[in-house]
Formats: sequence, C-alpha cells, structure tokens
Amino acid sequence: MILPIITYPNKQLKVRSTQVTSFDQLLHRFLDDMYETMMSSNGIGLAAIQVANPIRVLILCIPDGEGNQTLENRLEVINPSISNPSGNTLYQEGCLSVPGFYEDIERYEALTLHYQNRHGEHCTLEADELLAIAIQHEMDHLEGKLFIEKLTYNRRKKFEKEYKKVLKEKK
Ligand code: QAP
Ligand code: CO
Repeated sequence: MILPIITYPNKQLKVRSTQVTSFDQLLHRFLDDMYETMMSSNGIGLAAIQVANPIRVLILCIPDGEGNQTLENRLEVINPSISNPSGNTLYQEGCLSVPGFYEDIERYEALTLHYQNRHGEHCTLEADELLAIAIQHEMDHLEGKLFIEKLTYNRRKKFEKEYKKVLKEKK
C-alpha cells in the first residue's frame, strides 16, 4: 500500500520519533508499505515520520553503479545509532518531504551504523559514500530535523523563496 508523504512545512516532521519495541507482523507490513511508497516516489531513503508514523525506523535503497535500485541494496534500519564518524563530505541532498529543492549539505564521510533489522536482531554496518550520507539524512528525521535546517541564513532564504513557488505550482 502506498502511503501519503508529509511535506514541509507540516509540523509533524518536527516530532522526535520513539524506539521500536515490537518486531511483529504489523511492523513488517509497515516496512513493506514504506518501501512501496519510497520506490513509487523515486526516493532512495525514507523515514517513518515522513509517512506520519513517529517510530525510529528508516529505509534505504541506494542505486548501484548502473543506477538500479536492487533488492540486495534494500536496507531496513530500526533504532539506529552511529559510532566512529570520520571525515567530511558535501552532497547535493533532496528530500521527499521537501520536493523540488536540492542543496549542498555537509556530512560525515564514513561511519559505523548500529541498528536492528525487522526481526529485532542487532546488526552493524560500515558505511561510506552515498550510503553514509543517506543514513545521516534519515537519522535527522528521527530527531525531527530536516536538511534545510542545516542551511546558512542566506541559503535558507533562497530555499523559502524557491519553495513558495513549488507550493504554488502544486495547488
Ligand atoms: C535522502 O532523499 C537523501 O525533491 C533521500 O522531487 C538525499 O530520496 C539521502 C526526491 C540525498 C542522501 C542524499 C526528492 C524525489 C527524493 C525530490 C530522497 C523529488 C523527488 C529524495
Ligand atoms: Co528526507
């Protein structure tokens, strides 16, 4: 089932998400719905809060070298935390909740991700490149933060101006 995606400036996006404690069929169905929703909107990452569910869940599907989003790269991340962040990198980010706007954002270049999978099993992953960037972007959603909050004053003003146009065109 494809779920509606909440877009800025909806205040629900500011909510801090809470830990997942049951790894049951309800969660599995929700993860499947998130995946269908992300793929149908051409996304590479989605946090549960973006579909109005404030739980510490995010999914990712980073395209391979040929630009294909394969099932092998499908990643379901529950109750994540990060260790060993290193380096810095700039990437032009976007967000399904801020459609039509892209801007360079600074992130760690590499990190270790600790998380639980859909069965509640504890997992660890070494991430770099786009995967590391996407993890940081999606984990910000769990804290109620959007990438546009990392913009400088002037770039934020540029965003507000451009986004007004996006909203007008959608009406
Ligand atoms: C987060 O973002 C991300 O504006 C995932 O019109 C972004 O999937 C992780 C999208 C950059 C790493 C680097 C955005 C689709 C998708 C739009 C997305 C749009 C259509 C964004
Ligand atoms: Co986002």
